[in-house]
Amino acid sequence: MERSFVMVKPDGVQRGLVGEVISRFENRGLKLVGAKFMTVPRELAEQHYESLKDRPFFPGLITFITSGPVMAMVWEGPIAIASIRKTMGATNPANAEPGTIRADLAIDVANNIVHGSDGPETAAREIGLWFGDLGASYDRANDQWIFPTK
Ligand code: IDP
Ligand code: MG
Repeated sequence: MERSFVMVKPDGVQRGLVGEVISRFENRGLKLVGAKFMTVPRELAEQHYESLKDRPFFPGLITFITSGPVMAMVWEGPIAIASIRKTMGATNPANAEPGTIRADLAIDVANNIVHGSDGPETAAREIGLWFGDLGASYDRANDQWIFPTK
């Protein structure tokens, strides 16, 4: 099992797409194991996007992420990190495959609705940064139908 950090960004919250994003992950069978609706302090935003600090769009990205509340979440499942990235689609919605969140719901490279961890190390780092120690998972009655081999 893997866990991934996912965030509905301020544009998704403002546009009323929190439920839509959650539905897409729920419908895939992923399990919600943490959630927090919050306005992001600047320091947390800068830490979260630390690897992008030298990019020209970094100041705008920090302004955007701190501009309104976000829905921060942790989702669990087999191959959760890659599965979530696939469901999100490419960073630039113009390059995202139809059927992905970003292709279906967004049109701008900055305001692209959703964040998802890009690898196991990033996921561990981001979950720790946003949630600390989340603790154990829980069983769902239909887990055996969704991931019988896990
Ligand atoms: P990702 O969100 O698909 O992992 P990253 O390259 O990690 O993409 O970039 C983080 C976020 O920074 C993007 O989701 C997007 O909001 C923003 N971003 C990325 N590239 C650009 C750009 O060229 N212009 C403006 N914003 C960008
Ligand atoms: Mg990224």
